[in-house]
Amino acid sequence: MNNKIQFPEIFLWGTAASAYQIEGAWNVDGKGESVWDRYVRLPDRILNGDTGDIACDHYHRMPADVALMKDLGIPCYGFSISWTRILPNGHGAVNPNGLDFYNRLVDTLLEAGIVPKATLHHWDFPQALQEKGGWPNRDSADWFADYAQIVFEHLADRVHTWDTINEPWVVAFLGYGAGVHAPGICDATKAYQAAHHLLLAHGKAVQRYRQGGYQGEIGLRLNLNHLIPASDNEEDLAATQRVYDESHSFFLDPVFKGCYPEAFLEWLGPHRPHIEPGDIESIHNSADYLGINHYNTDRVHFEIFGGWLKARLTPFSAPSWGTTQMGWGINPAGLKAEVLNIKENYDNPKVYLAENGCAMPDIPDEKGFVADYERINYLRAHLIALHEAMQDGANVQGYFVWSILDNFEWERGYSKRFGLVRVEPITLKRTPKQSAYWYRDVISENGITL
Ligand code: IFM
Repeated sequence: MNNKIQFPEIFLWGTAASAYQIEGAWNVDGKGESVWDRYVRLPDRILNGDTGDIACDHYHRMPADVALMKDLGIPCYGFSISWTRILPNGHGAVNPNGLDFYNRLVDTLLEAGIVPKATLHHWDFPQALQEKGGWPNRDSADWFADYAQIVFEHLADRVHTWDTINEPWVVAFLGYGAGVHAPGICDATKAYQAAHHLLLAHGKAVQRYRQGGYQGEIGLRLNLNHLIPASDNEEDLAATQRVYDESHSFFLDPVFKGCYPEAFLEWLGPHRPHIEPGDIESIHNSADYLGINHYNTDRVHFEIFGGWLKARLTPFSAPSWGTTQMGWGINPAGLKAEVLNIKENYDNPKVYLAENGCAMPDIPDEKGFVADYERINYLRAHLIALHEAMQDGANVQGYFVWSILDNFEWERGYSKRFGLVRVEPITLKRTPKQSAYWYRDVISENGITL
């Protein structure tokens, strides 16, 4: 009997984090203000009034954090670059200290034998450019491409895997639609226009990368939660299709098929984004790989008061699984279904499972150690589901746990912990959890014993 699942010999194992969530040092060494630096200061936006001002202080503790990753046997680290550390005003003058930090980070990783994987943008958009309209301003695509080019010129000799933008759906629809993320705007028209410009920005940055002739690969990273209609009733099915179109087709179709989902654009009516001739061509075929962030499954109900999509989402958990501390339904089969959907409907592109993980009610012992078996169960079940999708032919070439460290979980502040490593409040002391040692063994065995 086969009691072990084995991943392919060449498979990229890693962990991920993002600049605003871990770096801190929000206003030092010439860094400019981002929309998140501004947003966290608005009253009542973030639980407990938390901010990323200090976060995990990774900016100052980077060498020790890299050494810890090395000890934990992590082969690849996915980090994001803070746009305003490099360009304090979003464009124009470059801040050499910002470049220096990421240069040191990349060199330190390489010296530790850890492969660097960089994300150009993980939500911390420059406040100076927000004041010029932010993502709904069409110029945002060129601002981003100019920034990307500067980063490529300094780091692409050593970084060979690049995500352009992390979860553009979140930026557009939580930032400009629901207004629950920075910059806190509630305007459906702006949200869909921002979504189009995020894709255009991605496409233009990829053009710069390809024109630069760098050795490496570049892709887009999308949050693809699994969706299940609440019933077979026609209204629930149609609502599920609309939620799918907004979160999946709107981003996947232009990149992989060269078109937007037309029926969905028609549904948007007055919120339909303005798309100029040539835009689709800039976006089409712009991903060497797709980064998939996957956490949970939702049931979709038709809801007359459910915003412009007329939909309401409720968590779905597979039998015997509960929800995570985020209230998200746990359903490992949802991961398999999402990955196979990409294989079947988008011509089986190369995929990295770029984020997967869970916030759990971690309880430390007196030494700060967390025996987080719930997290291990979650990760293990999702890796088994991923492996099944790969057995069915999905072209998945890597997997990243979100996150290496407990960190700033956006509107929920520090109340939710996703890390493999516990970060103590105030002292910021790092203590690997049980899951970090479990993951180390998975990586060293390149598989899971069943
Ligand atoms: O913490 C976030 C991350 O920034 C983007 N993907 C989802 C994670 C968990 O909510």
